[in-house]
Amino acid sequence: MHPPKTWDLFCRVVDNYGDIGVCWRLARQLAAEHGLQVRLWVDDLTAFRRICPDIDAGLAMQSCRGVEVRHWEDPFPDVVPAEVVVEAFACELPERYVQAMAARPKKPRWINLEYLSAEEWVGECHGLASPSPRLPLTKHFFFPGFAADTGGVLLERDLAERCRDFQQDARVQATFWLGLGLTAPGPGESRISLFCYPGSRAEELFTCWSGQETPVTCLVPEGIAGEAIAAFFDQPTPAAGGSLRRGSLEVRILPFLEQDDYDRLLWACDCNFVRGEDSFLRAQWALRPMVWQPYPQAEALHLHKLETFLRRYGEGLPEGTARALGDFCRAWSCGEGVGAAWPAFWAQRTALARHAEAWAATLQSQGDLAARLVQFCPDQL
Ligand code: TRH
Repeated sequence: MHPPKTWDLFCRVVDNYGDIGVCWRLARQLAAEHGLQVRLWVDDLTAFRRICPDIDAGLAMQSCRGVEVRHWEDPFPDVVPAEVVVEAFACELPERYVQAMAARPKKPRWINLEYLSAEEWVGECHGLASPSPRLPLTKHFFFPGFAADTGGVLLERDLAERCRDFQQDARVQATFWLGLGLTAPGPGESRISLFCYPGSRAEELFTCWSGQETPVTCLVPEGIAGEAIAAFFDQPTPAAGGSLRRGSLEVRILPFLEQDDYDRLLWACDCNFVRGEDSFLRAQWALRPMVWQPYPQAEALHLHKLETFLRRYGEGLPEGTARALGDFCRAWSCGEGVGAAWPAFWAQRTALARHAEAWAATLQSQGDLAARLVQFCPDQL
């Protein structure tokens, strides 16, 4: 008997970058911190390459950061399944591979990794087993979450230390900014990163920021908020490296960054607008005020997810601070009243930054998702 060493992770890039973003972090962590042999199957290497430029989108097989990266193509090759198989976000494994799993003398541990959510029911469903009606295989549901009865959240062993070292070292930060073509922030200047979904009311924010007394630099990844930028400045949105100014506001377009550099951007900013799943969590580890925009879903399900998160996250916040945060996050996600809600939110930034530290410390004390996933795979496979 031995703990399972070989892992296959399957990732389908539905749209955006969250699926591959989460899988890539998890794959790297399993290899680096748990010494596992990880194969990551990804159907869209071009999307992968945007967050990890070392990826060669033309290769069927390559090794990157201790992980074997395989292009998930159709027809699927004839391979021996790993001892642990992670199907990310119900991406549906290739039939040929499932048949090969069923034919193994020791059946692989089959795990469906679900999306992160703060909802109550997550704890009840975490770990549930679902036996296949046609094959001798059982799938288990692994739910990331913020409560102790869930699968936890991704957190690399050294992340908190790296973040702290970065935030305490003005020289390292200045070098980081220089790499993005910026000098270190001037006196009184606020730096705000903006990663949002199409249709967000960023122009209302720009109006607030341009009229503030102190300077605001808003950092926007290329391809994000393009319409709002063009509408506010009444000219085409520049390419990466370009910037536009009005009043106290400078909007600067950044290239899409390699994932670790995106983390550093969040650490370096005074406030981060994030979305989806992975940047949402990374902003929590950045210990700065953040505004989350959940992935828009039918029947406004995402707004319910926002409320459940706000309820959890807001525990321990003074009432006024929690209200200002909630009002602004709601306005941002609904696209209504963004400009009106901003001043009260921004007035709470010191309290929010303090709270961000307390929240991260609590999350950290609950253990991390990769370690829980490893524990979830018994020795006797
Ligand atoms: O791209 P997203 O909107 O992904 C979403 C969510 O995961 C959502 O839950 C899912 O249902 C949907 O996709 C299909 O947002 P997210 O989750 O923040 O992922 C973005 C990833 O891109 C994250 O890993 C950070 C990374 N990134 C970079 O590496 N560089 C960058 O410059 C930026 C802006 C992001």
